[in-house]
Amino acid sequence: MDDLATYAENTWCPGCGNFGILSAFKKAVKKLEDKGTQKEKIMISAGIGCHAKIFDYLKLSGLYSIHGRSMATVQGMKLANPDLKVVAFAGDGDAFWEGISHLIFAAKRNADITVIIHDNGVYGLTTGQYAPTSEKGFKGPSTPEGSVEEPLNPLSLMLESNATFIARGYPVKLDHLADLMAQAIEHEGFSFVDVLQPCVTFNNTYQKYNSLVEILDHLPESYDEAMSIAKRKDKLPLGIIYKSEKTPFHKLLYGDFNPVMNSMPREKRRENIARLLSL
Ligand SMILES: Cc1ncc(C[n+]2csc(CCOP(=O)(O)OP(=O)(O)O)c2C)c(N)n1
Ligand code: SF4
Ligand SMILES: [Mg+2]
Repeated sequence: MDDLATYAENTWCPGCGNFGILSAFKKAVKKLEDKGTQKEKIMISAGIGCHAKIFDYLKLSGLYSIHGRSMATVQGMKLANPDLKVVAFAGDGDAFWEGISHLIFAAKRNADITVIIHDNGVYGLTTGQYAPTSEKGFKGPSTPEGSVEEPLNPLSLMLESNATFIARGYPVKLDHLADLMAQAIEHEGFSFVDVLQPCVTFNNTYQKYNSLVEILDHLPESYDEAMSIAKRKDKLPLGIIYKSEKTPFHKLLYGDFNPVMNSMPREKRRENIARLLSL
C-alpha cells in the first residue's frame, strides 16, 4: 500500500523525470521510517513549476511556497521546531534564478534543511524558456537563436557556498537516488541533491545522461577533489560529491532549545491555533 499517495490527479507529461523523483522520494521516506523516523515529522515545501506539483502528490505535512522561496519556507519551519526534518523541492529556475539568494544563504549558514533540485535545464511549466542550467545553444521561446550563456554549475556553486552535503542523482538510477535522498535528510546541516531530470517535452536529456552518468565509487576525500569532480564535463558523476560535519544554524543560535515545544504547553498552542483559524 502506498501510504504517501494523495487524491491529486498526476498531470506530469508521460515519461517526465519527475516521476522517478517522486518514486525515489517515497522510497527514501520508507527507508527513514524503517530506521525510526516518524513521517509526521517530515515537512515539505515546493516552489512554483512542474517540479512543485510533487507537493500535491505526497501525503506529508507542509506548506506550498512561492517561486524560489521553498528554501526560505523550510528554514522557518526548522527554526520554529528543530525536531522536524524539512525538505524543500525546487526547480532549476526556481532555485538558481528567482531564489538563488535564499539557496546560497541557507548553505552559507548551514541551515539544517534538505534541498532537492528538479534540474531539467528549462522553465518547464511556462513552456520551455531557457533557465540557469540550460546548455549554451539551448533553443526555446525566449532564445530562438540558441542561448549564448554558459550554464551555471550547481555543484561548484554549492561547494563555494559552504554546503555540508552535496550530491547528484538521476531518476533512472532510482534506488541510488532514493539512497542519496535518505542520506541527505539524515545529514545534520545543509543538504543539497541536484537531480538530473529529463523534461521529455522541452529538454529531453535521457540519451545524453544515459551515456554520461557514472556512479562514484568513493566519497571524495577533500574539498579540492570534490571541486574537480563537480567540474567534470566528460562524465556526470553521481553520488555524494562532498560531506562535512559542522554545527547547524539553529544550534548555533539557541543550542537545544525548541521554540515551539518549549515556549508553551501543547494545549495552549492548540488553543492559539484554533483562535487564529476562527478569525
Ligand atoms: C516571482 C515569479 N516569477 C515568475 C513566475 C512564473 N513562473 C511560474 S513557473 C516558472 C518556471 C519554473 O521553472 P523551474 O523552476 O525550472 O521549474 P520547472 O517548471 O522546470 O519544474 C515561472 C517563470 C512566478 N510564478 N513567480
Ligand atoms: S513540461 Fe517537462 S518538466 Fe513539465 S511535466 Fe512535462 S516533461 Fe515534466
Ligand atoms: Mg526547470
